[in-house]
Amino acid sequence: MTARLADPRLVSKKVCLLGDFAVGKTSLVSRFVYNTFEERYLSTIGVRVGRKVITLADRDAPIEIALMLWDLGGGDEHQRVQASYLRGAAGALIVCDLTREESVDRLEAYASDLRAVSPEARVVLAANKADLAAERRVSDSQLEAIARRLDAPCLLTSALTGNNVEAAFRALAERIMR
Ligand code: G3D
Ligand code: MG
Repeated sequence: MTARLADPRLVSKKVCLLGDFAVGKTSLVSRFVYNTFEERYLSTIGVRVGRKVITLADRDAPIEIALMLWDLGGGDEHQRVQASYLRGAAGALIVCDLTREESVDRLEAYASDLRAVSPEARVVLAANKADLAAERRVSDSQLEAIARRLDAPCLLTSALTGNNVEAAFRALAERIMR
């Protein structure tokens, strides 16, 4: 019996969700992977890993990439993220909440934690809860300055409406495969 060879065009990449408590990390994963939004949810304890395969256009044939989405639950986010969570990450979606300015101030700390452990990891910023326009406390120029310093694109997302959620994960996958 011969072992079946794995499809050489399917690659698997670890992606970490980073950002302060309640910015919407779990909601973004739920929207992207399951296309649902939980109005009521139970805070997860420990790490959950979601998986979603996306297809990227390439010169000759499309590339399939399985994103393994690591999402840290509970209150662990208050401390610095553990190196074991970040190790082996090809990329991270670093999330802030447009209605909470302090969550934006911490974006760069998450990026430096990540780069200390996985220097090659690619980063995309998601400024989430864009649907709450009346409660927005963060300007475009604040976000642009951080994005420039981190050399990372920043997308305004809403896990509630789904706006830009797929685009954010796709931008990250493209940067990882570039
Ligand atoms: P976390 O995983 O980063 O800790 P969660 O954050 O995904 O658990 O979300 C925290 C709270 O924000 C949840 O509300 C969730 O419904 C809400 N939320 C997440 N994303 C959005 C969004 O894009 N828009 C709006 N309006 N709310 C969002 P509760 O009330 O359950 O705490
Ligand atoms: Mg969560």
